[in-house]
Amino acid sequence: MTAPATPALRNASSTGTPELRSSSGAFTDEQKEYLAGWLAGVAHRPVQPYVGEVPGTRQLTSEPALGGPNLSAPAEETIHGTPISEVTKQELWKRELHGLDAWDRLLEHADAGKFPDEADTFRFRYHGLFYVAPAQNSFMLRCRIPAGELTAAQLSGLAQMADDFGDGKAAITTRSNLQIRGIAPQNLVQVVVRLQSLGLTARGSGVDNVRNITASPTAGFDPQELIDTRPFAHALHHYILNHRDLFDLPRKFNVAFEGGGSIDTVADTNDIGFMAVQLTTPCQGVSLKDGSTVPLPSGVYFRVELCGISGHRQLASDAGILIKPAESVAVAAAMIRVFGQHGDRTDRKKARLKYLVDRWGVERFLQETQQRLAFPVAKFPREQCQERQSAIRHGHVGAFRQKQAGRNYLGVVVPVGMLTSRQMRRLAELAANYATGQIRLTPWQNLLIPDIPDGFLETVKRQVVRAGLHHSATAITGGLVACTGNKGCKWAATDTKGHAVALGRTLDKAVSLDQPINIHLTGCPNSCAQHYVGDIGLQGVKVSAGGDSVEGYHVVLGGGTGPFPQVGRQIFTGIPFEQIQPLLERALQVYLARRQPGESFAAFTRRHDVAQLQEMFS
Ligand code: SRM
Ligand code: SF4
Repeated sequence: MTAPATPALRNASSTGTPELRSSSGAFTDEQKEYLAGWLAGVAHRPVQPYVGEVPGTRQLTSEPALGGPNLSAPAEETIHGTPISEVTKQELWKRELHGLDAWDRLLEHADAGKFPDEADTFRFRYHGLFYVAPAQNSFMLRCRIPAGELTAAQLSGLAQMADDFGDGKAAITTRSNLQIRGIAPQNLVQVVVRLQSLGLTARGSGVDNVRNITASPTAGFDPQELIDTRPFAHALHHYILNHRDLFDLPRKFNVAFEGGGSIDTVADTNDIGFMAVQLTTPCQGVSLKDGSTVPLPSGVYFRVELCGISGHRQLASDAGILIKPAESVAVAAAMIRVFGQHGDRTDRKKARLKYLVDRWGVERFLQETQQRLAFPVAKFPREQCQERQSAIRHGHVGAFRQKQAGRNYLGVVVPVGMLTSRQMRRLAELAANYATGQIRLTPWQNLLIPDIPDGFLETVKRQVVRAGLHHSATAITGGLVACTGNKGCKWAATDTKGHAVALGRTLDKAVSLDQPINIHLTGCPNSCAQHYVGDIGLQGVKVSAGGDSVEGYHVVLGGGTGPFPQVGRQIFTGIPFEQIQPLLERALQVYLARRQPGESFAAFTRRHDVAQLQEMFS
């Protein structure tokens, strides 16, 4: 199912997605609020742009240099204000032929069965097609699955695509998304067309774009959520797809919507995290626009957290503003536009939102955002908001009751996110036959089957196990997250997925835990599997052992997101993989023996210093 841009247009689907229009056909309160925000922006349009109107793909200006124009020489062309002689090669590739305009190149490569050069490799990623040599001489397709929401028909369609064009498997990613790999150049166009026939797209899933928009995986059926975040994730997804300037960023951009449900959305690792909170009484905020008072009736709002970038060891922090959920798409679009117009185009390492905000400060960034909005954004202290409830540790694994009476969701453990096409079809059948045909992918590289009636729950559990998967919450395998690793990614120093599975198997036998634990493995410092926020994080490195170079890991401990945010500390450096399992086993046994009552592994490691941890676990 693709969700339309506004809740007002969302209809019930055969998959049981809840209908947002009331049974009388009138708008629900939620719709009215959403539309009020939307129309407020449109109504102001002639006076001030709604969320910035930037025509075309990029702005090429010939502004005079500081100190006035040099009339004797033509001014150097610029890209978003950066002289062309200073921009990165990727900016030049975009200027020569933007990725969105590379369809003919795709046709040409498919016809000739040929692989792209470096510039076209970059361009093809605008279509979700990643040429992944030298790790593999083939393409990987990365979809976009807003809010991780799939229908059973889409999941089985993706299984068929994996069989017809790929290697018969798919991987769930850390952005609640799916990747299929092993695609030959001959199938480049067919694979994109087939994906679209399933009502999905891959547009903008790579390179300098806003990546898959994530939302709370249990949105819409979670007993503890403050708000169903799906409409906002879908609306932003469609807003981006339909605004070309949002495909012209200096670098990638991540947005997540956290509705306060029982599964942590990992929103604080995103460039923008919208975090639901509540005002229990009417309050007043201060307008960013002119300092006037902004009335804030009681209800649910989003706090806005900015600049998470876990590979750079930074979690997002609160920007001091409170926005109505109906304003979130406009605010996100305005912020992305500020980033697009002012982000660094000269150095890819500094071309993320964090570095713009480091340079400017949050206040200026917010003022620039405000200038692109027709409504005032309210400053409001976080302490005066009622925080959402904490997520349940490993709420993504096992059976949980929904807010709908007699319904349950089952969190299925998908080891390191890898599914065979057979398993995909089986899961799709289970969702369609025993529930309402919905599937939710999570950022924990697993999936949920929602809406299972009480009477079918045990059957579905049994069938999941028969499909070679499981749903056990305290098993270590339930908390494994691993990036693609050296079987598919050229940056990887290690076989992260293979090592994760091996570790899960041996540690599950060796240690009996009564509290869930996460182990995140990334193959390089890019941190695609967020090793800095795992209870245990492993970052792949080459290690020299007895004169040989072997695969090993730096060991990071005590990270966390959501209710227990912390960037983990590196405790051990360059440990060969064969020593990792005994080391982690020791660490977990020491923790079990010396912890305080009820203490989690992360809390235990956080109350010791690095030297103490090294001494205890060595
Ligand atoms: Fe990532 C690059 C895989 C989530 C930080 N990431 C890559 C590439 C495309 C390698 C490359 O440049 O050729 C990897 C493709 C491997 C392959 O063939 O499968 C890759 N990243 C992944 C996925 C598949 C890991 C996974 O197994 O789940 C995740 C796909 C998410 C999605 O569906 O969109 C994935 N990557 C992340 C995350 C987490 C997130 O987005 O929530 C991060 C950390 C957060 C962040 O924004 O930095 C992440 N990936 C990176 C970076 C470092 C970016 C930086 O500015 O520091 C790179 C390198 C780059 O962009 O140049 C990178
Ligand atoms: Fe590749 Fe590194 Fe990302 Fe792993 S963390 S997928 S090795 S870029």
